[in-house]
Amino acid sequence: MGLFLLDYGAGNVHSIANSIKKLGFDFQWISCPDDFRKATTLVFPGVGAFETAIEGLSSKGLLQPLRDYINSGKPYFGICIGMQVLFKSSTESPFAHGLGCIPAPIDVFSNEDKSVPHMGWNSVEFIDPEDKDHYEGLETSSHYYFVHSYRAEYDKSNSEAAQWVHSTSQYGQEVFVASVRRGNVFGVQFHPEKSGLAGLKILDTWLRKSESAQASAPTIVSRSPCLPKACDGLTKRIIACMDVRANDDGDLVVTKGDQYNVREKVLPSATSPSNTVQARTAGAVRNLGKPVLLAEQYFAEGADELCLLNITSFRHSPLHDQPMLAVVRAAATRIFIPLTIGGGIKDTVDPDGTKRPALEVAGEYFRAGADKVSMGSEAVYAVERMLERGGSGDGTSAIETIARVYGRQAVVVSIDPKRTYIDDPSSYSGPYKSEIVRGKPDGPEKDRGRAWWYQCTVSGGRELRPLSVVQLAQGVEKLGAGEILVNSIDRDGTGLGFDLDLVRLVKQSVRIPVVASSGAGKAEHFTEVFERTGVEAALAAGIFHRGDVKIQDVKEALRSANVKARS
Ligand code: 1PR
Repeated sequence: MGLFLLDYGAGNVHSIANSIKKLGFDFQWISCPDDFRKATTLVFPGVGAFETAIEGLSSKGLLQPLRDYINSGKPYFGICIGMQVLFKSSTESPFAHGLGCIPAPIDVFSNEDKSVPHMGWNSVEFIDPEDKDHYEGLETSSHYYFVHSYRAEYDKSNSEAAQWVHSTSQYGQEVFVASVRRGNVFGVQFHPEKSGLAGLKILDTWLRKSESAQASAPTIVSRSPCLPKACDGLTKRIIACMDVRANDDGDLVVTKGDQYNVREKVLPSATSPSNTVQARTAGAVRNLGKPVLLAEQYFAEGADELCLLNITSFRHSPLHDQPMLAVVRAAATRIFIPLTIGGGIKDTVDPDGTKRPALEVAGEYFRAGADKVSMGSEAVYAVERMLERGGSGDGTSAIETIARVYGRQAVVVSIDPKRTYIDDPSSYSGPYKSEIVRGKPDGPEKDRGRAWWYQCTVSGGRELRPLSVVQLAQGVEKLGAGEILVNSIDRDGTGLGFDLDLVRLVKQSVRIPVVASSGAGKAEHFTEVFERTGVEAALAAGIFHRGDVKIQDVKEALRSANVKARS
């Protein structure tokens, strides 16, 4: 089989390559127009933005050969943008035309009733449930990983386009096309390469079918009413996070701090003065395991996503941090769920003076196997600059440049807020008046009963900045971030539960998905944060690393509280 993969030059196409290798198939990359002639089977794993994909194909002279390949009747499997390019057009890029095989437009999801992008594990329904020979490995009992802001609406009145629709999915009250199938063409909006074993099964089924069988799918008969149900099938995501840094021997380890202090506490000896700073910093870096082994373990245990944060990278150039890139590469070959990489994504300068834009740093992580990159400090500075300019971006920030090329769904901002206490909230007239949380009975003894607001920090919580968490969240959404990860320095590692006031404040301020982080101490804390704040995902580190709570314990607690969770 002449299996070829198409890469138009952007996005993380390595995930699909890793999945296909894992399934035991050999493949080659399309590197020039001539390669289309050699291909007998083609997979186009498009990620990123529609326009970037069309422009990337055009500038490499690949657009017309792709059209000719599809028209030749040879098997084609398009993923995400690889499916969307089959349509006529996309409102994402009014001036870029799709291939037009399917006479319908791609349009944006409404964010009136839900967060956009649609990010997470959702279910599908077949248009013709009776045609079991052409399920193509999909199952209505499984969930698949979607990440997109644009979708093809399922429109039964467009009979020509409707003949292509193989399955649909529902987000909010919108029913959209989850997969298309006709003749030699198969396309899916979700990412099979990121959908765990259920996704690998789809790739395997399609790649193992004989080429003639792939090319002979009959025209689909619509038997399903495809009306929106009372609620969609999107599940809440459970994310395991690994903070990675070099220990004192120079090995990369997964570590975990209490309120961001990752060193073992060493009690002062009887002879040494009682010095808190000395006691907190004197111990070794806590070592909770090897990053790749833990990543594999969490994948096997049913985590919905993984996050690797390089927590010392703000001191070094990530492009020189080859061990971290090696960790990402190794993890990406073994896990088939989304992987976010953070730490040090910013404009940097090499020791020899070479400038490395954040886009290049992010590109290095994407090529190593990351699906999303997460930014901390750089996002704070970008919003500060934006506010100084009067509230609009100038196109140069890392968030904007990365989102433009890889799509906003690939850009996460990880925020590290800290409570700043104030004595007399009634006389406070500062800019954060509407964000003040009044006297809750938690926090350190000395601050009990005091009011606070949430202040942003940079450099792993070492430096406070004159910016509130709401300003930051709304600022990064405006600049083009696709998701916000809300840490809490006050709750990190405490096991006291998520800071619900903080998480709710951020969730209510934006229309992009929000991940709650910091403080989970038991499975019920996850149920609580989903029910009381409406966030899309929740993340934990310490309880999973120590084995106090298993990911399946969390899923079970969610299901028994009627919160949707992927099995
Ligand atoms: O500023 O872009 O280089 O990014 C640095 C990244 O590293 C940020 O995302 C920042 O949150 C993270 N980071 C920096 N220093 C530390 C540290 O611990 N000393 N880790 C750190 C932050 C917080 C969470 C943690 C949750 C859950 N880690 O990611 O995993 O709090 O923990 P829990 O469940 O045990 O409570 P840049």
